[in-house]
Amino acid sequence: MLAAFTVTAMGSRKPSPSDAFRLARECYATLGVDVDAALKALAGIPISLQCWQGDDVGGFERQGGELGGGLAVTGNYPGKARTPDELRADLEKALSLIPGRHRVNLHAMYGEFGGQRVDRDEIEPAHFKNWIAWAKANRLGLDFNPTCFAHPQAADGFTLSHREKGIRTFWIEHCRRSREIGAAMGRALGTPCVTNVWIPDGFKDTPADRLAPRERLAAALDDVFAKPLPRKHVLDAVEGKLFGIGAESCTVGSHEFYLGYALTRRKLLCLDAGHFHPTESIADKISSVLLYLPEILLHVSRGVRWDSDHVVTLNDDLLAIAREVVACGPHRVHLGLDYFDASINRIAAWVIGTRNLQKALLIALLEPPAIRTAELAGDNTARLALQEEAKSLPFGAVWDYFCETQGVTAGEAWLAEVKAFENNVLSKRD
Ligand code: RNT
Ligand code: ZN
Repeated sequence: MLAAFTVTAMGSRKPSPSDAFRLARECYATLGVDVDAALKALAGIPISLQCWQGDDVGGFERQGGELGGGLAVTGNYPGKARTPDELRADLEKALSLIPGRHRVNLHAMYGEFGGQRVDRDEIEPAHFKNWIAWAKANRLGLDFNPTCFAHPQAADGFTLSHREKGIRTFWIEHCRRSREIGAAMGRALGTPCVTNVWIPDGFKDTPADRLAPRERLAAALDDVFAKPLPRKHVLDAVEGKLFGIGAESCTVGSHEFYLGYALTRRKLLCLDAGHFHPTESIADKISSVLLYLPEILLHVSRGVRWDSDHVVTLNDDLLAIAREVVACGPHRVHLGLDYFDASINRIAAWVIGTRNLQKALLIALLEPPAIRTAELAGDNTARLALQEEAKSLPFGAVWDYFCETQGVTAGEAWLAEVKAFENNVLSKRD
């Protein structure tokens, strides 16, 4: 079956996508894979697009200053969004090239403050009313994050775990308000807003005391989460990290810190693919954490050496993550992207990363059941053989069909649309 498909696909006549799809569906059917069920499942998995890819983690506070917090954006590609309307237009363009219904992930620094100076401990749902109206009009869900960096009160790299009570209080208030904003978004849109707390706090050199900052962080988080809010509106998540730039020796909010915190406080744990040792994958962590927590959040990213935020490519790490998400139950895993690249067209960066995550999910949904059967029978030879054979199954034809049925151009045609948008819109911005 597969050989017949390959010959047809490589022959002089390029089959129309529906021919290719028909052959691919037959091929999968002989392996006991229900392609239609896989496509239905894929259409039901939303991905949260990180707004911060659109403007290099800039935001709209217009106060200048360093990004900081161990985050660094490389590149100066022309045409970055300068206003909320431009950012929304860019997101709309990206979403039009991505099959399925998705979500947008906002940071507190993306509020619309009408030219006023509204400090982080003063933000309110009203500052996000345009985002909410836009999300409603475009049938998108929203997710949210307090912004605990790029601010004078975070200038020394510490926020919720700061040794000074006044600084902790400032950030506690910011995070409390962020949860209220998340709840307002979830209430307005009828879908819970995952509100994720990540803080940069960490030490460049060896601390004399690792325990006290962690005690302060746990106490601060307990204050942040003190007010119960309905889970149907807001889902609290906490995100750990091994190290950041300038925080190489100790990060207060480490993986173990937040694993314990999320388990004891019943919060969602956020696993960011770029926040561990370079050879350590989050794929293997998903099933373990889901044994003890009903839901988790993933920040799908690609770490390269010490940077955690490259555009997601369809590599082995991504395939392994998607496979575990599908195997453990996609409804229990909230998927968000987290990278920022200013060295290429920013809209293309969204499109490439999101489509890659969807392709990886599709490959996982199309996994032949004989692989599990072999494992159950103790036949590890067959398991390995079938896993490797599965890599050359014709998932591309299924992907193209998925794009077409979702009203999105298949293959590389999206790139021409991004280039046209760059010529007609982005190039006029500088
Ligand atoms: C930083 C974390 C965090 C941020 C965003 C901007 O290392 O991954 O999630 O990337 O909040
Ligand atoms: Zn992250």
